[in-house]
Amino acid sequence: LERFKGITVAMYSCYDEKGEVSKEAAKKLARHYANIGVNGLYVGGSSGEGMLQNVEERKQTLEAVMEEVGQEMTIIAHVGAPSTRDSVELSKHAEQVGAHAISAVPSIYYRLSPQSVEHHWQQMIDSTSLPFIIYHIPQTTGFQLSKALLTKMAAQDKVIGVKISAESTFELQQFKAAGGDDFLVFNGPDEQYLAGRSIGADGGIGGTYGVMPELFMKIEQCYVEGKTEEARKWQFIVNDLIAELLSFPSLYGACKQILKLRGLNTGEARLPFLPVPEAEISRLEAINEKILS
Ligand code: HMN
Repeated sequence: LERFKGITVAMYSCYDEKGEVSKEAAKKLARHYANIGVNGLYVGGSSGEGMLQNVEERKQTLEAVMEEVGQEMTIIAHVGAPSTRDSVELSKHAEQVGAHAISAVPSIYYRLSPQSVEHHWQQMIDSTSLPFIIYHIPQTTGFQLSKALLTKMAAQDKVIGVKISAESTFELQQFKAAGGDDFLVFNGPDEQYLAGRSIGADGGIGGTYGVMPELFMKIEQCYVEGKTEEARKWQFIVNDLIAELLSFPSLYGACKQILKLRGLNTGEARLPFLPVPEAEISRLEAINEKILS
């Protein structure tokens, strides 16, 4: 389980200038994170626009990442899709290409019973021998994962953890306690990385890590070394940056544009996510300068 701890970047989507998935761009981006010393990548999640891509595109993206950094980094494949059928297909593919774990949100759009969500996840779990990480993000899926269902899922050896993007650190702590000693909890809200760690998270998976991995690695390092004040200082710097990034029409569009400014072109975010308006590029350049300084 050690390999899953620390900083895992929720990787952004990678497209060419026509908006098609670009394996080349994905490899370049994955290589960039490997060189920085990031622990792992979460592929095809929210930041990766997995829900806006078809099964084939998601497979191609994961393949590119595995080919480039699969031997060096811990790769978690997000395989959740609205249909169980697609989710299972993606799960099997993730195992074939050597991903280290699979992870999934509940099926989205329909209001589902806990039994349906449980069965949806179980089909993925049973389709491979890979570890499974529940992805709990109720503000986008609408599904409230109960402690009872979490406890039931966590009792299976293959279910190694939960990524919790809900904003409540209380829930995070309660899920950690419910899961038991060998159950990992990943902090989701990047603004609360330190808070999440302090209350029991084993590490984090986040989208904004992608534009400032070094800063999150600093928070982590300070936390581990018991330098609380310094950890807070870095978290506050990060939070001011996140607040600015959140003021753009889409967070993903802004983050991808920052990568572009650094020579890492991953294309525009896919619509409905809006790109950064032309008139705001200079504001983004200033944010980029702040991150790099
Ligand atoms: C992913 O799956 O891409 C992310 O890890 C999800 C992650 O928890 C993000 N949450 C949401 O998008 C709701 C955060 O990284 C978030 O973008 C960040 O905290 C800024 O609010």
